[in-house]
Parts: sequence; structure tokens; C-alpha cells
Amino acid sequence: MTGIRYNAAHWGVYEVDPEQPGSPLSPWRNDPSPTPIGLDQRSAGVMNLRVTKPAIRASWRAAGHRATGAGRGAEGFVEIGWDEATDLIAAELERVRTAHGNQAIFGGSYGWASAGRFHHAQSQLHRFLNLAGGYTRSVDSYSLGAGRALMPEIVASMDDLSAGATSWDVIAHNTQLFVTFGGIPEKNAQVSPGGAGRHRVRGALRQAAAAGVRFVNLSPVRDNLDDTLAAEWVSIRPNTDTALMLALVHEIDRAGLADHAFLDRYCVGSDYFLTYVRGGIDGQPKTPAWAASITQVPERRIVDLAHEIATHRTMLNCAWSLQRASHGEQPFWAIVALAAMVGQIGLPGGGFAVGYGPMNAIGSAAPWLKGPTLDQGRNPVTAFIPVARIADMLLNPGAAFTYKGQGHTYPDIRLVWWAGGNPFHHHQDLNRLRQAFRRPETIIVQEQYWTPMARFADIVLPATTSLERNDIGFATREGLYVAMRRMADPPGEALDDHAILARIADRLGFGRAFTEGLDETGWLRRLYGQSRSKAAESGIPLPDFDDFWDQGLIDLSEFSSSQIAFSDFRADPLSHPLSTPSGRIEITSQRILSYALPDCPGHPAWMAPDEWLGADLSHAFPFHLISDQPARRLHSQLDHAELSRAGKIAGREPVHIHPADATARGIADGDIVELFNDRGRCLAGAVLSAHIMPGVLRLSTGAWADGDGPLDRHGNPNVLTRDRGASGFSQGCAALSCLVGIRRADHVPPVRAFDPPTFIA
Ligand SMILES: Nc1nc2c(c(=O)[nH]1)N[C@H]1C(S)=C(S)[C@@H](COP(=O)(O)OP(=O)(O)OC[C@H]3O[C@@H](n4cnc5c(=O)[nH]c(N)nc54)[C@H](O)[C@@H]3O)O[C@H]1N2
Ligand SMILES: Nc1nc2c(c(=O)[nH]1)N[C@H]1C(S)=C(S)[C@@H](COP(=O)(O)OP(=O)(O)OC[C@H]3O[C@@H](n4cnc5c(=O)[nH]c(N)nc54)[C@H](O)[C@@H]3O)O[C@H]1N2
Ligand SMILES: [Mo]
Repeated sequence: MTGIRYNAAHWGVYEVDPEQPGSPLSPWRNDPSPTPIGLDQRSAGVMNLRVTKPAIRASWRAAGHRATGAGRGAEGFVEIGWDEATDLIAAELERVRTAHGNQAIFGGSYGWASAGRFHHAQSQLHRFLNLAGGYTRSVDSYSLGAGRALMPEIVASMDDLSAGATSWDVIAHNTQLFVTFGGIPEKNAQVSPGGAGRHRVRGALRQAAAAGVRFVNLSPVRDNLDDTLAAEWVSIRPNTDTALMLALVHEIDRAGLADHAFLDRYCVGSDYFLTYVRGGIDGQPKTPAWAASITQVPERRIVDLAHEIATHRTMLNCAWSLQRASHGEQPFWAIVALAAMVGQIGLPGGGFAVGYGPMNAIGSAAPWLKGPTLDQGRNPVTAFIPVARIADMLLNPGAAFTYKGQGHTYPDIRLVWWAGGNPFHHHQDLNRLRQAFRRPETIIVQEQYWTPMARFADIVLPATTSLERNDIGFATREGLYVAMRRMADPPGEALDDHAILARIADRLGFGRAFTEGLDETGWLRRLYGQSRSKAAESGIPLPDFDDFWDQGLIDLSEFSSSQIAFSDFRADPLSHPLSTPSGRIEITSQRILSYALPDCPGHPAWMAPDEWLGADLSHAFPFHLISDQPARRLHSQLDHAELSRAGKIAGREPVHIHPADATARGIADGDIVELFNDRGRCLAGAVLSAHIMPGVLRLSTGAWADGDGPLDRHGNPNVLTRDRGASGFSQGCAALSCLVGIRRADHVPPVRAFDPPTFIA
């Protein structure tokens, strides 16, 4: 194995042959289904867009923080040296914290950044800002805003649910019926944050099908489940799954199939919930006929499905996308209630999961260890926002918001600092976000590439990629430690995020506290050592650092052991209570009930979203837009690589439309179309597909935002999505509640997302 080095990315582990010129990356040889994402990350098209020198927006260079934000995103940049950049930033940070307090610094810096436990961009930035006196932070994630707020109240934290999901081998051996809401998209299971190891989902699904597991996929699209499984596709209108789940509960209850012994022993609040389902609270029984009119799933199919679920060992699964919607708490709560009704939670192959599909690690049997983590210190500032409220915060300083039953106010932000995220990828209603990002006095961005966020900054600092530094790869439940050995020189003057922040910390007088006198190797040894001690406590011996570094890879698969979610709780709910207020599954939550929120009542409930196919607005904008995760990249990362670009149509992101809908609008396969609503417009390339239900469009996220007015030329769905929280409880991202219209585009300007910015000498 001499010469072979390893590297880890969120989407896989690479073998790297430093001797080989050209594309030196190949997938790890033990990965049964490696992904092509990232293999082309050193290509000319990618490297062309690297940030190679610190750069300053021209008018900020002239006027500093007094420059207006109006030119952001349009103006040219001046390249400067590291010394000048460091001085300017140190002075600006000093000015803001003195004049306005540390709360005026927004350092939430949400985003996936890259794999590698030491050079993790947000952790580095948070550590730095904490030593500088703190910052306004963000909580929760775009992935799971509603889920992270709700699930610990009613059953278990999202982290425990993900890491504790029943392993795939148990499913193959015990599950009879696998009912999934939102498929199990193999495209999504390409990734695990920190480094997917063995891509296991394709094999696991096929093994389950071969063992006789029957799959039912309730979803507006068909192609989010392996088509070799002979699964049944039941098309369902987007955002209506809760109504369907309630009707399944209604039928199970009506037919006398509910497991009352389970509900009594392991749950609280099922009586009140059943009163609601029977119609005793709002006068509307949640019957299959009622749900059929909302979901467009035939009444007969709902009735039969209820009986199939109750009379087979059934795993109920839910994609995360369902909670990235208005009232996104409800489908997660309803699937727990439905699983409790049939009493299979804690049994092998039965119960619920939220969910199989979004990440490779879910369903893994690899050991559950805590990986190496950089200490971020303590943040003395208490101000925070739920992560998806960024534009609200910037536009409305001092305004009130609610979160988990408490009232809070938005701070007045003067300085925004981002490292490792792309808000012009992740946030909704990008035209509104542009307005919001014109408000702060200063925006600093650490980036590898000239992304839309980098272009919107006042000061851009060039960061290295994980191929250009040494690090440790580790992802929870992937069973691997990866010695990520540097294998390329950074272009131009790019520095590691740690080195960038260490320079500025030095200038501000806390350099020593930031680095603790350790260099990169010193940090890797320390972080690995801490993780090694923890592993030893779990009975897993790891080699010492030098052996790890020589070996390149520690494979823990021999320590794998199957698991059954909630088996301890089921065996003995008194000795293994849940972490909920009652210690049991909360089918009704007294705590959430006490918040008296109109958009998040105390039990699973159907509330129509503002934007869905049953809304009045659908007369003007008749399509429900699904902006799901992209198959050929991770979010916006590597959208400029060949793999992603090869998936475009005349340079635009593909939008999937049912052939009947297309024909009715004179749209042919390959046409450039325009999607529109009151918030914005975007171009996309039409793909006619019978794998999507009529009335629904699918435009994946991640095309680099490319607009200076309401029109996005490239196909970024977030120019159309709505910027409203899932509810006043979680304030989660609700991107998947979005109505649009579609027509053939009559004017098709060129895509400029991948043109480098203008530099002023
Ligand atoms: N409409 C719609 N919108 C969505 C979603 C949806 O389903 N629909 N999904 C949401 C979800 S679940 C998520 S998680 C978010 C994802 O949103 P993000 O995580 O913000 O998206 P990424 O494209 O991964 O952005 C990471 C950025 O970090 C940069 N980067 C990578 N490594 C480093 C590094 O080492 N140092 C520095 N300084 N920079 C680095 C990359 O170049 C990239 O620009 O999007 C959300 N947005
Ligand atoms: N290749 C790749 N993989 C990724 C990512 C990526 O960017 N690229 N992002 C990762 C991240 S950060 C996250 S959080 C996870 C997200 O994981 P998810 O949120 O689960 O992923 P999505 O692809 O948004 O949606 C999953 C499926 O749900 C369907 N769906 C959408 N709306 C509805 C609905 O209302 N009802 C039903 N029944 N189905 C619906 C969609 O059509 C899609 O096929 O994915 C991760 N995996
Ligand atoms: Mo996510």
C-alpha cells in the first residue's frame, strides 16, 4: 500500500496516489457503491473559480464600513495582501465590538463546509469569535429545523434517532412491510457529514427486497426509491402526508386494531389525540374519505394500507423533506403516533424512523463513537436566532419572534462573518435575502471559491480545500477514522481557515489563546488522542496517532453490532425512560399545548399550509415546487465541476414536469422554461417525466444563484421559495411549501454564475 494516501469528503473516502498526475482521486476500494461526486474537484473548471488572494469590494476599500451595501454582489474587487486584510479586519472587529457590543456580530455561519475534524470552518470561526468576546449565533439546522425542535419533546433527540435507528440487517430479517413517505433516495445517501465510508443503502435495500420485504412508497415522485425493488408507488400531493397518517390512525382505531396496551404503557396523551382523530375536537373525523380529498390517494388504498400496517411487521419511514415545510412538525409527530397505534416500536423491524435515506450512516451497524471535536470555548453572548430566520433578523432588528414557547428579539447586526456556508444556496426567497444582506455594515467571507456568497461580501479571504491540508476524517456511525493527508499545494495565497483566524487573533492579542501554541500536527494529535481515550472507554482499542497516520485508515467494521431502536425502552420503560418530559412517547404534549400556538397545537394535527395544491393561490400558481437535494453534488458544492454541469440542460438546472402538464403548456423535453411566482422567477431546462405526479415540479437545489434582479438565469429554486418559519414553535426552514407557475421562456440570457468576478487593479 506504499504511496497510497487517503482523504475524506462528506460524500466518500478517496484513495489518493500522489505519484499520479492528472486526476489523482479514486474511490476507496472497500466502498461497495462509491459516488462520482468530487472525483473531478481538481479540474480546470473548478480550480478556475478558486479565491486565490484576499479581496475587498471596491467601495468598502474606499469608505470602509461607511460604504453603502448597495453595490454588494455587483461591484468589482481589489486584491490585497494578507497583512492589509488582517489589519483591516482586526480594526473592524474592534470597532464593532466597542461601538455596538459583540451581539452586533453575526457568526452563526451555517453550512456544511468540508469533512475533517480540525479544519472544520464553523468550529474554527466560533472558537475565534468566542475568544473575541462572543457573537450572535444560530440554532438548529436547515436540514431539520422542525424535527430538532419537536422530537426531543415527544420521543428522542434527532441525533439519538438518527444514530439509534434500527440497523439494515434487522430490517432484512424481520420487516415484512416497509412504508416510506418520501422514498429512500440513494442520491441522498451518498453523503454523511464528516465522510461517508461504505455506501450501504443500495445493498441494504436490495438485500431487504430479496429477503421478502415489501416496499410502499408514498411520494409525489417515483424515482426516489431503487426501481429494482418492485415497490408500489402511491402518489401523494406534497405537504399532505399528515392528513394521510391521521386517516390511517382513524381506520386502525375504527377497525379495533389499535394496540391499547402499548399506548397505555409507553405513551401519554393518546386519548386526547384519538378524540381529535375521531372528530371530537374540530367536528371533522379524519376518515380515509376525508384524507383522500386532501391527498389524492384513493380512499380504498388508505383503508387497505391501514390494515396492512396493523397486521404485518411494519417499518414506517419518513424523509426529512416532509418537515422542511409549513407545519413541518406534524408529519414527524404523526408518524410517531401512527407507529405507537400499532404498538411495534422497539420490536425488531417494526416501529418508525426519521429516517432512512437522508444520510448514508442511518441504519448503520458500525460502532457509535464520539469523533474528534475542536473545543469552541464559551460564548458570552446570549442572543441567537433559529437558523432560517436570518433575513428576518437583518431586516427587522429589535422585532419579536417566538421559539419553543419563549419570546425573543432580533439583535441589531453590524458585522456578518461566514466560513463554510453559502446562504445564497441555503436560504429561501433570495431576492429578499439580497435586500437583507445590503443592511449590515460589513460582511466577511472565508471561501474556497467565488460563490454567490463570496461575491456578496466586502472582504473575501481565500481558504484551502481539504486536499491541501492534513486532517482527521470521522463521521458518526460510519466506522472509519481517515488520516487525511495533504496532497496538493494551495493555489495563490490561500490559507487554512485556522491559519487565517490565527493571524487575526494575533493582531487582536489573543493568538496564543486561539492556537494554544499548537501547530496543525499538534492539534491533530490532541484531537485524535481525546477521541482515542473515549473509544477505549467503549471497549474499542485504537492505535496511537503515529500508527494511525502511517496506516491511513482505521476500519472499525469488525466492531459492528445490529441494533433495534427503542428495544431498551420497550423491555423496561421505567429503567430506560425516554428523555421527554414524561419519560414516555408524548402523543399529546402538555408542554407544547401550553404554548397555545395556532400553528403548532399539542398533538399531531392537519393544518393546510398557505401554499399547497389545495390553496386558493394554486389558481394563480398551479404547481407545487419540490426543491429536493441534488444528485450530482452536495448542495451548491461542486456545482461548477464537470459532473454537475453534465446534468444541466443548455447550462440550466433540470426541472422535472409530468408530460401531460408540459404538453398542455406547449413545453417539450429540453426546452428552457421559466418558473415564476410573486417572489421571483427562474430559468430551468424541462425534463418530461412520468415519474412525477401531475401538478408537481421538481427542481433540485444547488445551482449557483445567478441573478441581479428578480430573475435567476441558472435555476436556483430558492428565488421562488417562501421565507417563513415552519411554525412559531420551531421557526424551521419551510422551503418545500411553495407554489409556482411555469411557461416556456421567451428570453434566455446567458448563465454568468461561473464567470469569475471583476477585479480592479
Ligand atoms: N429550497 C431548498 N433550500 C434548501 C434545502 C432544500 O431542501 N430546499 N435544503 C437545506 C439544507 S437541508 C441544507 S443542509 C442547506 C445547505 O446549505 P450550505 O451548507 O450552506 O450549502 P453548501 O453548498 O454545502 O455550502 C458550503 C460552502 O462552504 C464552502 N466550503 C467548503 N469547505 C470549506 C472550508 O474548508 N472552508 C471554507 N471557508 N469554506 C468551505 C463551500 O465552497 C460552499 O460554498 O441548504 C438548505 N436549503
Ligand atoms: N447527493 C446529495 N445528497 C444529500 C444532500 C445533497 O445536497 N446532495 N444533502 C444532504 C442533506 S444536508 C440533507 S438535510 C438530506 C436531506 O434529506 P431529505 O430532506 O430527505 O431529502 P430531499 O431530497 O429534499 O427529499 C427526499 C424526498 O422527499 C420527497 N418529498 C418532497 N416533499 C414531499 C412531501 O411533501 N411528501 C412526500 N411524501 N415526499 C416528499 C422528494 O421528492 C424527495 O424525493 O440529504 C442529504 N443528502
Ligand atoms: Mo441538510
